[in-house]
Amino acid sequence: MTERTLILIKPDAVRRGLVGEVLGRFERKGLTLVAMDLRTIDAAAADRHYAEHLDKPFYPPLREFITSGPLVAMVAEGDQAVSVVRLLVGATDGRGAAAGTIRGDLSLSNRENLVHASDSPESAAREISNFFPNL
Ligand code: FUP
Repeated sequence: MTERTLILIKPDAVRRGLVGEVLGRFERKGLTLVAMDLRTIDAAAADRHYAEHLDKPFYPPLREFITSGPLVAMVAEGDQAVSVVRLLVGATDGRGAAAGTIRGDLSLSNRENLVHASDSPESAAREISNFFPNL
């Protein structure tokens, strides 16, 4: 079933020059790009995006990080895109993520883990409307 999912290539990936590497993995998988934008988000946008994490102890430094520089926000489309992209991205903590995944191959951090990807079709709908209200 064709789905859309929100992907953020986070500020650490932009700083490290890994946008092409990360984007290329999604393209080579066969996903279709529907929208893409380089932008720096403010604290209010971060709070909207991470609404379920606002009260977590790790949220203040996460907000600092996600607003620390430009990220690439994009919407990708394809068969079962939500779960397919999560598989490519790997587990949250880059130190434990499986080799072959983006985080497993390229991140050594639980916070600076290069990519966000929606975790369900319902989250995808909410997150896409936050980042791309005209889609
Ligand atoms: P994920 O869906 O894999 O991006 O992970 P979560 O939704 O659980 O967490 C969202 C983001 O919070 C992660 F990408 C990184 C950050 N985080 C931390 O900084 N510390 C933690 O202990 C857990 C998550």
